Amino acid sequence: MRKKVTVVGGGFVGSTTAQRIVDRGLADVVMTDILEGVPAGKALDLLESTPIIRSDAQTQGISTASGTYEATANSDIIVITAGFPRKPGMSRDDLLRANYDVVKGVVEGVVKFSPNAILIVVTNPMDAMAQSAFKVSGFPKNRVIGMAGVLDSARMSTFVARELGVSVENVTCFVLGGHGDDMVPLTRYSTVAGIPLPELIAKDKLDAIVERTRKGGAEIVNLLKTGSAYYAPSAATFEMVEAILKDKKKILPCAAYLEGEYGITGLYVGVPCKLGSRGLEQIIQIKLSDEEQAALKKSADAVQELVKVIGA
Ligand code: 2OP
Repeated sequence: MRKKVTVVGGGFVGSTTAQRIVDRGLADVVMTDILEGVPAGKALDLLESTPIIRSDAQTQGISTASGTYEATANSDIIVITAGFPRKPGMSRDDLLRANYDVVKGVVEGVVKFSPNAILIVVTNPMDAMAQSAFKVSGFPKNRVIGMAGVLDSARMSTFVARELGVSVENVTCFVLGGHGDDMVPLTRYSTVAGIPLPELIAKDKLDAIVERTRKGGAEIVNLLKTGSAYYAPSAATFEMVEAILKDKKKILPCAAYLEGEYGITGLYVGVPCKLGSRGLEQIIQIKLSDEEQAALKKSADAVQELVKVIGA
């Protein structure tokens, strides 16, 4: 049977995610947005590209202004990108309350029609929004996952590849923690052709890469002025969707609900996860140094603050 993915939110992250899925023929895609016409227009435009790119994926766009998510019924995966974007000078956390209302409404709308779907939450502040989606949906934790670690790790890998003048294919970086300024780029567990980064890059340069990774989202916001990143975020979301639909058992850094792992309980935080057809199939626990553990705790504390505010 053909797979079905709903992408909620027809902005740049949502529409480029839909495009990546259709381009690879991975699944049929339903695009939804609160705006009238926009999702239908983008979905039709995308569909009309399929004879050229030779994809049999079907697309449909619906406006949820009238409140119905019926066309999304029986989705295998629902990607939630809906929400207000970051503006220059605005932190991810400023978005908290406004986007909580958006995510709550979306989750209530979609779960009725797709009670067995896997939710991938992209809306910022992502960790708190994933926690909200988990609570509002009542889904088990393996079916509510947040996207950011793949994005943050890709940014770090980009900077490492450029610093060393090597192929990005050689680089595997790992960023844990919340998707905020306290995220935890793990240099010891990040490698180039299997060689840990501290063996290859001087400390001051490595520190600069860590810092640039932490500020990676803001760097793009400051350049774009009117929106936030979407090419890398949609590529990261696509990698998660593909890992699940193809049951790849792929280990990726994702936000997952922790119940004691890494000493954290009752909170969404970025950790290494195995993704397969059941969604989050395993949280991989790795040994952290005292310093890394303290950094992860600081990052988790920042997420906890947000979660407290919205009572999720
Ligand atoms: C990013 O990191 C906006 O959180 C988004 O690009």
